[in-house]
This record gives sequence, structure tokens and C-alpha cells, in this order.
Amino acid sequence: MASTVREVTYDVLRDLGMTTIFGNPGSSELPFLKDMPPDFRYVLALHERSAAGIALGFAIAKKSAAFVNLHSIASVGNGLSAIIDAHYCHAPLVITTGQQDRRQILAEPFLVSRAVEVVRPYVKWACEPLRAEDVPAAIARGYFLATQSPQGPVFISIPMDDWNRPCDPLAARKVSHTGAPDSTALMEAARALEVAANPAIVAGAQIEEDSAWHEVIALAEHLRARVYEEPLPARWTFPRSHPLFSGGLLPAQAPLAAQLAQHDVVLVLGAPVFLYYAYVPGAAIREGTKLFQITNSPSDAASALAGTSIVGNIAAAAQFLRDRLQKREPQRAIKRDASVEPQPSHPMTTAYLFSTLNKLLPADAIIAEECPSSKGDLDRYLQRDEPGSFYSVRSGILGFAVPLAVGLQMANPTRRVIAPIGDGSAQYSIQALWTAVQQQVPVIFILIRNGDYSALRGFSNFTSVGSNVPGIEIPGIDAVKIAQGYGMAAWEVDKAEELAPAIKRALLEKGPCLISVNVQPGGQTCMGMDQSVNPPNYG
Ligand SMILES: Cc1ncc(C[n+]2csc(CCOP(=O)(O)OP(=O)(O)O)c2C)c(N)n1
Repeated sequence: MASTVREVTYDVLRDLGMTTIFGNPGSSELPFLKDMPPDFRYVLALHERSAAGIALGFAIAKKSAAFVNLHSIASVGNGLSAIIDAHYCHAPLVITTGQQDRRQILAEPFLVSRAVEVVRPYVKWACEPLRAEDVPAAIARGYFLATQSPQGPVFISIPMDDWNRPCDPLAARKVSHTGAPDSTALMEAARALEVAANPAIVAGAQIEEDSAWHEVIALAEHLRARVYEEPLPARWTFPRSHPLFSGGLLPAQAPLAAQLAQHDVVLVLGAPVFLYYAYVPGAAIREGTKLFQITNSPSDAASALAGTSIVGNIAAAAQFLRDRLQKREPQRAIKRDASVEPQPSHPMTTAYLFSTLNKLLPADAIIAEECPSSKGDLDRYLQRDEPGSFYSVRSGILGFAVPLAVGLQMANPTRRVIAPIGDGSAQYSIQALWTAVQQQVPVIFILIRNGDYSALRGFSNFTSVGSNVPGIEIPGIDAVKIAQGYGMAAWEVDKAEELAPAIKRALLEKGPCLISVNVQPGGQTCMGMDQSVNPPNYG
């Protein structure tokens, strides 16, 4: 008996290792989902943003592609922000979506989809196959593109009448997915580093994408180079307690260049040059400092504001450089300001929250962060030294961390995921709590309840907008009741002395839970910057 498009597609998905389907279904997806083979599992999320966001967490933690099936044009209406996140996070998602029956598309029926046109700037490839029998091959092609470095999402729209059409089986293939950096260009960087008096490394998220953690540590130790984290890091990619770790860079041109001014050679590994937030004009790097960027992203190479860019695998590049450079003699250890031990207060500060959390978390706990105004305190007081321990939003679109945490925990059953999330941020994809309960993944959600959009207050002060702005307060949200409504264990912490017992109790939970912690309003700085950096004036 001839195979159908549906049968061949499930065979292809199995061959490619994508047997989990993250989705939210509608009429146009039902012909695909019917009779799902028993070795597949379907992870339902109650909104497309959450379905794609959970898949994103799963894919980046597993370092392999995840399969997503969303509903028709709603896939990009509701799911677009997660697709944009996947684009910026280099998350390999193979996103499929239903389309109306081919035989009536021309008549613009209910639920007809132009998703392929809408999604195009944020995917590596978007396609609606011209023939039904091309669907399995399109999914395979999408998979190979999604997993090619730099990884990212692809999008395939599939008319609902395609699934029962006859189709020939598709032969399994292998496609390699990394590219070696250009050795001539790397030699130029090696020559500059050889004679550098005070080299520095900027560690970016792509280090983790390219499994380059250990190579980068070895290179930094070999060169005795200070290591800074890229601005607004989506991952932490260097051990925080390492003696060469020198903290994070500020996300604005002039202050960032000032931070690096003491270095004569700067090697940016796996990051853009640079990711800015507020516009504080200035040179990207001090005049006279030689800047080299090694990135797996041709786009980041092309858009860098300064320096020489080399495209290729970061681990291979770091090893190449170490093999060709003299090991430097150990220098004095870098002195970092000892952070002051935060004290309890009422309401408590986020500094106290994170320093308490840091004392109680298992060493291999994973942080899924989305707490805009308390990023600085989290950065100061949470220590993480292992790969795959810290994930944050890269696009700036809120609604990232609740689904992300669920996907990370599904992919990491032996490590605990802790998700500190602002009370505002949590609301953009709150229904992912339901999937956490249904999947019984033991994420600990720490809801940071300051009752407002503190980060916006901080930005207003920073840029002289002033305080006469509507839409900043968000009173009256009881996240404990919301979580309980989704079937999740949840409780409130109001006093500082209740915090440690609550965290200990959460760590004993077998399923997910949420702790809503009342804290002081934040926003004293803007992404770590205050008026001293000469911010733009929008007043
Ligand atoms: C989808 C989306 N909508 C709006 C914003 C603008 N925004 C940036 S920070 C912020 C406040 C977030 O509030 P909360 O999570 O409570 O954190 P806090 O600022 O209080 O630390 C808002 C609304 C955004 N970045 N993304």
C-alpha cells in the first residue's frame, strides 16, 4: 500500500529525532495529528507563544532541534514573539502550521493563513510546499537548515488536505552543521594577541551554542586575559567564581568602550559587537585598541561596529589560538569589589532575595531569568559556574521565561530550574504554568512582586522622561491564586524571615511551584547604568 504524506512525515520526524510535538491545535492541524504514533508525545500549551517558547527552552537545553505545530495564521499572530526569540537565541525550531484546504485558498476562507509572508524576517527559511508530496522533504530541509550554525527557526505552512495524499518514502540523510573559521584570519588575531600587553576576552552566548566553554576557559588561562560577559547576556558562558572573571559590560556605546579602555587587544567570542540598549554615542572601542570578533553568525560579523570579524565555530577558533600562542606567566589575581551582604528589610530588597537564593540553590541549578529591574542584583548575588546554568531574554520581548523554564526543565530532568520573573513579565505567557503542571516538571517560579513596571520607571528617570507617565503601576494581581487556578502549588512570602524556609520547601516539591515574593520597587539603575554615563535626554 502506498504511504501517505502523514505517514512519511512521522517517519522523517522519527529519523531526525523529533518525536516530541510542542503545539496548540486547531481544525487545520487535526488531519496531521490524528492517529499520532505511540512513540510520539504531544506537549500541549494553551497559547502559541507558550508552545513555541517551551520548545525553545527544550531545544537550546538539548542542543537539538525541536518540532512545533501551531495553528494556522494564529501561529504568527500569537506565536511570533517566541519565533523572534528563537531567531535571536539561535534556537533550532522546526515550526509547522496548518493552512486551509488548497482547493479553496484562493477564495480567502475562514482561517486562511499568510503566515509564510509574515514570519519571513525572523526565520532561516519559510515555505509552503507547492505540492503535497513535498511536505516531508520540506520538513527535512527545514531541519537541516535549522540545525546549521548559527542555528535558528524555520517555518513550514502545510495545507490541511495534504496529509492523506500519496507520498514516496524519503531516504534519511546526514548534513554537517558547523563551519571551521578561516585560519589566515585567525593568524592575524594570534599575532595581535602574541604582542598584547593587556588582552581581554568578551564571552558571549554563542560559546555555549558551540560547546566551547572549556576551550574558552583554557584560552583565557593561557593568555591570562580578563574575561567580561557580553552586555545583556542571554547566557552566562564563563564561570562566575573564576579569578579571571571581571563582570559584565554595560549595554551602551560610550560606557562599554570605557570599561574596555585599559585593554590593547579585545577578543569578542560568540557575541555581537555589541548589544546596546540606551543610545549613548561614542566609539564602539577606544581608539588604538585592536578588536577581533569570532562569531558563528555571519550577520553579527557583518553588523559589527568595529574591528575584524571572523566567522566560524568558537571552540575550534579558541583551540586554534591557544595552540599558536605562548602561555603567559600568571599575574596578580584580579581584585573584585566584595559585594556587601544584603540585610533583611520589609519589604525585602531583591539583593536580599538573590543572595538568600544563592545560598540555598544546588550548585547545578539552572536559572531562567526575566526580572528587568532586578537584573543587576541577580547578576551581583547569584553565582553559577557550570555550563547551561543561565538563560535570559535576548530580544527584549517580555513573556520569555515562563515557557522557557518549562522547556529547560523538560530537557534537564536531573537539574532544578529556578525562574525569577517579574510580576509584570510573568503575565505575558502565564498559561505556560498549566503545561508545567500537566508535564509535572518541577520548576520553581519565583515571582518578584513589586507591583509595577519598575524597569520603565528606571528608564524614565535615566533618560529624563520624568515620572508623569501612565501605565506603570500593576496593582491587584494575585499570582498565587492564578498559579493555584492552573493546579500549581503556590504561596506568598512577605517577610524576609519567611524567604529561606519557603525556598527550602520549594526544593522539596516533586512538581512545579510558585513563590510570590513581595519586594521593594526597583529601577534605581537602568540595566546597571545611572546618570553618570551621560544618557540620552528624552524629557
Ligand atoms: C511584550 C513586551 N511588552 C512591553 C515591554 C516593555 N517593558 C519592558 S520592562 C517592562 C516592565 C516589566 O515589569 P516586571 O516584570 O514587573 O519587572 P520590573 O520592571 O518591575 O522589574 C515592560 C512593560 C516589553 N519589553 N515587552
